[in-house]
Amino acid sequence: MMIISRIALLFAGSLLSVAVLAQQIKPADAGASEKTITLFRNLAALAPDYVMIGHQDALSYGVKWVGDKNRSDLHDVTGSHPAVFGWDIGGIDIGLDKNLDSVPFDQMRENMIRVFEMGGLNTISWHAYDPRTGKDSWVDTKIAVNTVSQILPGGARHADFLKNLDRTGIFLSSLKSKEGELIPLVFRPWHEHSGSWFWWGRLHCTREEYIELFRFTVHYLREKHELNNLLIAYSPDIGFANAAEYLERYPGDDIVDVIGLDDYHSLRQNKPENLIRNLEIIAGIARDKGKIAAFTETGCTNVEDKLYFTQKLLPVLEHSDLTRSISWVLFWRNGNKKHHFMPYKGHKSAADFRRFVAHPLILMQNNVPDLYRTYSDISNEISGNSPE
Ligand code: BMA
Repeated sequence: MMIISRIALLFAGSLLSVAVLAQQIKPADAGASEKTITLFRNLAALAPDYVMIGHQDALSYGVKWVGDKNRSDLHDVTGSHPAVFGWDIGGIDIGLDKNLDSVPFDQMRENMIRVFEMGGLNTISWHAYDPRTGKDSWVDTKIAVNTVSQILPGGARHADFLKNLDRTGIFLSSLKSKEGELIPLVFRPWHEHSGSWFWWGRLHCTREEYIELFRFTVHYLREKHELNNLLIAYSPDIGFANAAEYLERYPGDDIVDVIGLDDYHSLRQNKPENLIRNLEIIAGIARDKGKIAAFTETGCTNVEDKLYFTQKLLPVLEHSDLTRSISWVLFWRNGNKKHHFMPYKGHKSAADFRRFVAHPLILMQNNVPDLYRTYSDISNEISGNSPE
């Protein structure tokens, strides 16, 4: 009896501390809007017990369809949209009407506002064009390019960078609710910088230049474009073995909210232990810094393993308190039959994905309450997570 009540007390104590902690946690931006603060706190409160599922371009297209209203491949498969919606604004910076994967920016804006109205989470990546060459983000991984040093303040191409950043800022500041308020979102610039495939990657700039690029970008958007709705994600690729290595080019606690990871490799190579280690590193950093950890990009091309979700990914996510505290997993886009990362209707991994989302750790859009409202305990608001 005595022992039981002690355990109950301890348990209640730890639940309480999670809830209290989540209510005190603050975004990096001291001027963040109320709704942005609320979103951040809700994400922090959900993180210890739930992992939300995200999908890139979910509402824009899927395998064999484009632009249908209120459709996503995951909705076709499970009856629910994902809880997290990834978008990419590569191309807005050079004034295109459609992003690099042909998603019209006007439609993207409309869908992002719908996601906000549904209470879901939007996260934006940016495959930025090179302001020096005018080409896309990708460069030769073996030949250093010196764009970053030239676009920083004082550099010969700084003005060109500002033009691109202004176009980006103008798009971001058009993401407003019906009430005219900027919708809170996660912005994830300069991703995968630990590799060298993008012009801002490891080979192409120094640590100091990268950090300055990141800090300058965020300050410019916050100040010049008055964006008070951004939670900022830092998301290296694999290649770190401990927290110090992960943090090598970290732009600072006053800039970053989301401790992210892009890892396509570990599960592809059948090395779940590497993914567990990477997720535990980012979750540990997030816990120590009062941030959120997220698995910001992943997927196995075409989901060839039809038990990938329940047999490969779920055991990793369930592995420890740290892995369970990952806020969301974002899978990459369903471009076509030869390039997709999520099941679509009739896909061989669809049944496995339905079993996966029925697990109590996993949340889709139909399980998650409105993330922009305040709750005394958001965990009480989770609805049964078996798909409709
Ligand atoms: C890559 C591929 C490309 C795409 C790019 C940006 O991983 O999906 O087809 O253009 O991401 O979204």
